[in-house]
Amino acid sequence: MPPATPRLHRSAAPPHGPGFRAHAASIAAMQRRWATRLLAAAGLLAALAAAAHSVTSGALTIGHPFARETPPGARTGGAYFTVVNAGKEADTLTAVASPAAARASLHTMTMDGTMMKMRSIASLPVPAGGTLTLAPGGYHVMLEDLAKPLVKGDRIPLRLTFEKAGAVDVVVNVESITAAHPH
Ligand SMILES: [Cu+2]
Repeated sequence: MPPATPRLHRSAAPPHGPGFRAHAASIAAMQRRWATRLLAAAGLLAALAAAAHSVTSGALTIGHPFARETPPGARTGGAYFTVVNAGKEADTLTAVASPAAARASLHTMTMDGTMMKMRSIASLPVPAGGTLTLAPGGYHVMLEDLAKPLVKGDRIPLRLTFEKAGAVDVVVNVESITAAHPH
């Protein structure tokens, strides 16, 4: 009488049979496709972030922080950005700091006859529902005693401290010496 085992063997085999391997392979392929898609999406987001180049913290959005490149040997530079306050409470920019310069401070620029005069100011208001703009010819972050000249394409960290929103870290894009305004 033949043993009754063959059938049992066959029914016990499938979990690790060819069908399972095929299934595992298709899952791996699917994971690879998703990984590729996620990478593509991440790349797109990074590109969009670079283009939009803004940082949002609470009600505040810091738009397009940039600096102008400096001539070789220059010890000072200026940084500019917008702060849009979508909230119902006013805030105040009270401090700035960057590892790219020994000192960073808020400056205003005014015309005294034909002379442009800069002076430091303690703080700048960000009105509720309004925008604070730092731009060449006006308010700016004065970077003094630069660690090295600012070169177009450089990206330098800048920490903004607000009375209510606290510290917000942004990355300043160094642009051409004629870069005019946040965009
Ligand atoms: Cu200045």
